[in-house]
Amino acid sequence: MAGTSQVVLRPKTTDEVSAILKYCNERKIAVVPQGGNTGLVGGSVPVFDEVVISTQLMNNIISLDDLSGVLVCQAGCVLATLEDHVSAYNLTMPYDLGAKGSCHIGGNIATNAGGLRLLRYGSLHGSVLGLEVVLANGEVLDCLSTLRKDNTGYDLKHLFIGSEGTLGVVTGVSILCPQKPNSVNVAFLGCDSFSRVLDTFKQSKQQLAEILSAFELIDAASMLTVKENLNLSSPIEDYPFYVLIETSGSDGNHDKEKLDRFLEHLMETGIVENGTVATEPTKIQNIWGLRERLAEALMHDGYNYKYDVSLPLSKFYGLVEAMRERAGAATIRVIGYGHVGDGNLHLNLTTSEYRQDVMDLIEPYIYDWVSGCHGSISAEHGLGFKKKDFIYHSKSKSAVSLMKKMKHLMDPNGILNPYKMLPSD
Ligand code: FAD
Ligand code: 2HG
Ligand code: ZN
Repeated sequence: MAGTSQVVLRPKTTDEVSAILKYCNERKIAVVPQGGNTGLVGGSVPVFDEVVISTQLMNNIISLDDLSGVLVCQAGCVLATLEDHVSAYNLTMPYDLGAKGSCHIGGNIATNAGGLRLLRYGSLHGSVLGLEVVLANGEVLDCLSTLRKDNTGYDLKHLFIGSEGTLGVVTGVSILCPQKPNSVNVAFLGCDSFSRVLDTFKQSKQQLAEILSAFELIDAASMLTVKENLNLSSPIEDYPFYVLIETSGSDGNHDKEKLDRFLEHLMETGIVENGTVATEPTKIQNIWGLRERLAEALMHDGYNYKYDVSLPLSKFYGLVEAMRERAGAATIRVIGYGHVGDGNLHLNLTTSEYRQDVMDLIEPYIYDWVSGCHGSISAEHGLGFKKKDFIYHSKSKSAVSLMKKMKHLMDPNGILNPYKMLPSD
């Protein structure tokens, strides 16, 4: 999504952010906070000439306690840079995304990014220990605690995690980094049906248990996308579904033994048809590339109709089949992949350019389908500009009404990322 603005400000310090917001609030000038600009719902894009406040120059790492694992940094640090930094201390960031080379930790917090290892480390609501946030009037809210336990009053930081820049500008972050695993293995498996994928998931939870760190799905149409558009190749022959399982732990022999036993069981019982295991970093990276580069591969088709939904696992792939039947003939492809271990489907349709007739086939049908299963119309990307008017498909009137009251209380002049997240009604 493209936007327009005449002003982009790149503050370096919290005081500078504070001065900018104070100035804008007094004059009722709308602003849009921007991190790495990798968001997929138009949240960081100026819609009507808002002032862009970019965190690009707020990229200082403030401290890292290698005993507790607590990292404190400015909001504009790039995720991959943070991963490199903490990994030198035998720690890892508690989340990982395909956009790690560009996205900022402040943007990750503002979107409550999920990603590839949520299954293992949980959501940012668990790992973020503290935040520093500049409020709409320029006041600095210091909640930058580094404590794991702190039950003194309302835990205000949670308000800003997933608030998409509508309640304040995140300037500082304190986050808990787990120990970096010594041993990482990746298995890439082929399944004949989606119900076999679910059997594999069940077995992986039982048999891999504490070493399971990712369980991702790629369907055959997704595999074809990376083959056709990025020239990547699959390490195994063609199947209707592929599962990427990652294990990480502290003892290579133990992990390998567990994984071998698990795979043997899957083959013997016919749950999976074929598979390969990678322990060597380049092979692991190549397999992860098939999954992580799907968003990039899709862009080669032209226009992407992007959906990111949470569904009960029993309904998970039914939505892809329903959309394929309804809109498949009008599109280049309809593909389903995602974080099946978290119940999060990424459903994408593509055409060479935007077509209203295709959009009419997709929306609101898709949102009605998801809400009919009590799912969420945005699992991890947020609502931003593109999806805000569908919020009622996943949230009650009373919940949205309270959100609006909170927004009004914290940003009475409505300068912080207007036109985003909350519906226009
Ligand atoms: P931006 O895009 O710049 O901004 C996103 C939102 O946050 C906007 O509403 C913006 O106003 C607000 N914001 C940004 N910085 C601040 C701040 N300091 N204070 C307050 N508000 C702020 N998302 C996932 O959840 N999981 C994935 O696995 C995943 N994979 C991706 C893979 C690719 C290839 C791409 C392109 C995107 C992916 N995303 C994923 C989406 C996106 O990367 C995430 O939403 C990411 O967290 C956005 O970070 P950003 O710094 O780019 O934020
Ligand atoms: C991913 O998991 C991202 O790859 C992007 O969340 C999903 O582009 C998408 O559909
Ligand atoms: Zn995702």
